[in-house]
Amino acid sequence: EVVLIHIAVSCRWEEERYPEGIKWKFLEHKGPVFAPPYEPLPENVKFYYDGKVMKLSTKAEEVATFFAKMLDHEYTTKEIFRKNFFKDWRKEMTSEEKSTITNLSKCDFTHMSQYFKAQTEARKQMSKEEKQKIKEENERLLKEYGYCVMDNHKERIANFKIEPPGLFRGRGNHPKMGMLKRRIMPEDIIINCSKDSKIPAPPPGHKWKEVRHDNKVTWLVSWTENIQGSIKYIMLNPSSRIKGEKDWQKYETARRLKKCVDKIRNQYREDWKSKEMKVRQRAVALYFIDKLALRAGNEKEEGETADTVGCCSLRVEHIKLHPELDGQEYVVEFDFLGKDSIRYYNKVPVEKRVFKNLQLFMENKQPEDDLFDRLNTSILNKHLQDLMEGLTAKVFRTYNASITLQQQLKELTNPDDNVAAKILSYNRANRAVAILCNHQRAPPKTFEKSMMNLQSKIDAKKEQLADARRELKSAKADAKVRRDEKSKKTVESKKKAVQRIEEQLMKLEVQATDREENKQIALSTSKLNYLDPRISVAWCKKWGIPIEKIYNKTQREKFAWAIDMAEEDYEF
Ligand SMILES: *[C@@H]1O[C@H](CO)[C@@H](O)[C@H](O)[C@H]1NC(C)=O
Ligand SMILES: *[C@@H]1O[C@H](CO)[C@@H](O)[C@H](O)[C@H]1NC(C)=O
Ligand SMILES: *[C@@H]1O[C@H](CO)[C@@H](O)[C@H](O)[C@H]1NC(C)=O
Ligand SMILES: *[C@@H]1O[C@H](CO)[C@@H](O)[C@H](O)[C@H]1NC(C)=O
Ligand SMILES: CC(=O)N[C@H]1CO[C@H](CO)[C@@H](O)[C@@H]1O
Repeated sequence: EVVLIHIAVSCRWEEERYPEGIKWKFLEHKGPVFAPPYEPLPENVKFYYDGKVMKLSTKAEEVATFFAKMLDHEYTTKEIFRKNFFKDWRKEMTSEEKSTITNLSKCDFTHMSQYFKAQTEARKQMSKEEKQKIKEENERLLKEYGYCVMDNHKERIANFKIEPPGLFRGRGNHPKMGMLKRRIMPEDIIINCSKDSKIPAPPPGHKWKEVRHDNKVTWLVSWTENIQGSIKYIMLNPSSRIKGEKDWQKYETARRLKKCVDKIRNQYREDWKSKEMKVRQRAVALYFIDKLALRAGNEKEEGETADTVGCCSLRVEHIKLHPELDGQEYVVEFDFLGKDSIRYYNKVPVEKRVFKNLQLFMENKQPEDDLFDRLNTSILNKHLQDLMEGLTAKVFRTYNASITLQQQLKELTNPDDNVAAKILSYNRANRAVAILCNHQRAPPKTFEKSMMNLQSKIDAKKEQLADARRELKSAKADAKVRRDEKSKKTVESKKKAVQRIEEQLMKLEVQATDREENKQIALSTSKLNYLDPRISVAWCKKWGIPIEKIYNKTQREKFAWAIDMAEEDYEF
């Protein structure tokens, strides 16, 4: 029934500041690694316009190659994509090229495209030595640029390479898809490091845009990308000490909310009756944020490009009110595109007072009017700050996600289960949270195939079990006749074999259930961003589950601070 599902992974970097009190004294790094310069195509690779060979200028050729590389992709058939691309491509052309190339449908990129495919193929066929050489070069770059010194620690940098230029893709039907993502130059780059450090040198012949010394921001390098005008950052790896500290503070804030959430709830319930419309709207919005884990909405970006909304920017058309629906009273039906164009669809019974207020807010309005016309994100955020220091809509999500995980773990873990079944319970608890946070995904392309593989493994295991059982039966019969030590031993070992295979079978079956249930849910977003890792660590300790079963290597690095804390019974 749900049509529009995108993978819920955000790649947007937000301007993150360290919480009050966290700052560095010394920061030294080498700056970013730029994308390699453009290498013109060999003479024999041709571009054709209207059936005739045409030699392009270097700048126009570079942009043409971006399109050629995507030729097999559905994007290049989409009208918006083609229109945006052509407009930006023409800006890179010489005036002669501009006057000749006037119709994208007459451009033939197939030869270029074939050349790139052959290159990809050649890379796959590379010799061991060539691969080794590339690997060594990558390691050299990592060693030189991949680390910085912060105070007395050497820390890994998360993304020290700047993305190469190309065509913007965007999610969904992004109106800017196909536009040229410019090459980032040193002149675009702002460096942040300490005054007394060795300031990174720009590439020869170039200058940085600016060098700053701000020890409260989390980034080392920043620039503005040209498509959406958003600021991009190079930051430390999540495993770094300072990031860990920030992570820890986030969960501490959620714990503080736990202590005062009752008071906040009582307050907004009172406010539903307020004489002031503004206060009523604020109180209903807050109820949604608390109850549905909605986002507040972004003050800057929202609405600008893709038509996505948050709680404060909901419009009348995004909700439907049902006095009664499927046997429930006062149901609100939500349907809108949230962050990253992920559809939010939900039918929720709400309290009568909320329902009556919503009716009031919708009176005499058009579908495209704001539901909360007296409210905006900054007003709501300011109010949250007044309720509790450091409180944002996100803290409600973190709080609800973490407490839900804890409750679900308590409910679902069966002490008598083996390790595999306990991990299934953990994943189910994690899934409950992911559903709550609306972290859907499209089923992976390989899903059916991998399920079939698993199923054939299960079938094979079942046959193996039947064989083993038969062997056990005949060994028992044999032992009855012979009544000697040797045949008794055979029976024992056959029994063990049956048990072992039974366990293996169960493990596979648990895996299959887990995978099936996981089909449309992305667990990692909540796992990485909303679940207090100390809960998971405590759960593992309590039931003797190795932490590796819950967190992979990168996750263990990120949550090193929590794993080190080693609390037996963590009360969130
Ligand atoms: C562009 O070229 C295509 C293919 O030759 C042709 O069908 C189309 O009519 C042309 N469009 C314009 C605006 O000339
Ligand atoms: C968390 O969110 C769910 C879903 O809206 C809600 O039913 C539940 O009461 C919330 N739990 C807490 C403790 O806030
Ligand atoms: C939000 O509303 C307040 C008060 O009406 C106004 O001062 C402020 O500029 C608004 N902020 C935004 C981002 O629209
Ligand atoms: C660990 O899981 C994350 C998803 O949360 C994935 O992106 C990452 O590649 C995994 N790392 C390893 C080392 O398997
Ligand atoms: C964006 C920003 O906060 N820039 C800071 C960079 O560092 C200088 C010197 O410490 C500050 O004055 C700026 O405010």
